[in-house]
Amino acid sequence: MHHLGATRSSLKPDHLLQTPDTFIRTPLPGAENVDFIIHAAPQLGARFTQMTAAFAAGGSLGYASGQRFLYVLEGELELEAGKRSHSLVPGGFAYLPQDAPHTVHAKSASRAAVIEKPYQRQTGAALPEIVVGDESQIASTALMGDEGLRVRALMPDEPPYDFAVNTMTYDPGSALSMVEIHVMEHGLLMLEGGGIYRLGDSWYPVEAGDFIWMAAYCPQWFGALGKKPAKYLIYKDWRRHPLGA
Ligand code: UGY
Ligand code: MN
Repeated sequence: MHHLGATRSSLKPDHLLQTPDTFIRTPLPGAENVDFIIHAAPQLGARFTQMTAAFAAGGSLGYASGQRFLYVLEGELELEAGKRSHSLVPGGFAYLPQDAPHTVHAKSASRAAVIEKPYQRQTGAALPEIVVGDESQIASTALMGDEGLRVRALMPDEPPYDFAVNTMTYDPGSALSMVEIHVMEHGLLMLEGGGIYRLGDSWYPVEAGDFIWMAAYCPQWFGALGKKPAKYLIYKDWRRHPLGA
């Protein structure tokens, strides 16, 4: 299949829109029977990696490069960590601190978003702990009081943790109330629905399956279009001084 060189994907110095027609799969050391689509990496300018891992039944992840966050998109993963075993199904997620021993096996063909980041310790703060949860059990908050835009925070918002991962659900017609420009960078996976994403000085139609990387200070805005809610999973670095102190 070819598209005569056309794609919605776009790479600019401060953002990447990567649509599924441009995804290339790669193996990674330590993982068995898993293909990775590496969406964001230092080679792009990101200070974290974000991948989609496509597991064959029985496939397993290898070691993590830094902290690891998993969000299951499809199938069932078995996580062993902290002397406990957890079954993760779609909407299930887990955070493993840097160097926390763990294994991840796919019980059936599965897909998961995998985010990894070198840990930035905060002087005086306790070390982070393993977190395992299910998005459906997390209460949502209305962003800036807008009930049409609901945020679920999957990571604890506490000093030991140096990044956040949220889901954001927009009713059709809902939008961010402002163009954001901020020091944090983002990795974003569209999970459901679609709309228009402003990135820098460009406006893009986006839909479920698309990935977006936004560099620090990339102007950003989203408005949901269509008949059903739009939902995305969004990473940001969080709670650390920009000078690294
Ligand atoms: O948390 C955020 O910065 C979020 N509101 N950004 C975004 O949705 N592009
Ligand atoms: Mn933002």
